[in-house]
Amino acid sequence: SSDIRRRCTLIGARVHEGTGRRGCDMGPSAYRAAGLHEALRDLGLDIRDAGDVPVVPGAARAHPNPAVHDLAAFVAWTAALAEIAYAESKARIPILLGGDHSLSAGTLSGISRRAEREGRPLFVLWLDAHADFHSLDTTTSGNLHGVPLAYATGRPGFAGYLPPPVPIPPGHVCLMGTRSLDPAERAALAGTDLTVHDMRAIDEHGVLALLAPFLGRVARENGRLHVSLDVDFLDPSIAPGVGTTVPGGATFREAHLIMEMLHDSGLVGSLDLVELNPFLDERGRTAIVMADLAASLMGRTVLDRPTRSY
Ligand code: B3U
Ligand code: MN
Ligand code: MN
Repeated sequence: SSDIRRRCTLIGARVHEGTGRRGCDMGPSAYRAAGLHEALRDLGLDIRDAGDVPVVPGAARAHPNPAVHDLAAFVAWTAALAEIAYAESKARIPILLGGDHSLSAGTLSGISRRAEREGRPLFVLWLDAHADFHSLDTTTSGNLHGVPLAYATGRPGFAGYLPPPVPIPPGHVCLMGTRSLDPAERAALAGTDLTVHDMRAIDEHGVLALLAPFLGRVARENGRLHVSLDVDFLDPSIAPGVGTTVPGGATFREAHLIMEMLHDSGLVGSLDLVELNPFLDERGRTAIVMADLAASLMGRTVLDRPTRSY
């Protein structure tokens, strides 16, 4: 098919150094065991499986903030994933199978470069309990899954460690499901025009009313949309397989409606599935829920309805 939306590439990113606990490196295997590939194939999509990206971190890198750990791994993963995301996004939808959320620093760099090359604005939907808006200087945990959005939007504090990305305007980023922010992130967010739909907003308005205007804007501006889905966006009762469970997350129905709206919009050009930790999962149920949501985003529907436009 000539429709880019019908072609995707699965890319395994076994990065785990951005968290405080081991297990995310098993994420890509768990998605494959959960049948993600087959579910997408059954939708009639043209699928390429790029396998797992081989990344070997270089020599350890120090940082003035003593909390920061595994900076060399972060640098190596960001460079490798930026390359493959840029290449695969030319004519297909790259689907990154994480791996922890630090991988999005790489995906976003690659996609941002692609969007610039296409002359289209890049928009980002960040589905996460957290904002991942720390810089290397402000993180107190030192876990670099807390920094990718700050890096990709060009916040200062990364120079000398990582190449500067084509920065994504903060006004093009929409967070949904937010319910855990550190003080430094709260302060940094307050100085931007980034949209934050926290859990309270979801409770008060519902996901449809919040997401539709954002999708409408992406469509009007002929934008390219990147979706980053962190397992902890979901409530831990349906998605326990994650290192940072935060109570009060999205229900299956809320998450599923978002995926259906994203599919209907036809705007999604790239997807990250991040933070799945199979070591903490219960009989694969988190991997299955995430695979299910990805299939709905890529086109699985119960009834064929006329496509809505946003
Ligand atoms: N903001 C905290 C917590 C956190 C961010 N992302 C996750 N946890 N998964 C930090 O460590 O930066
Ligand atoms: Mn995250
Ligand atoms: Mn999170």
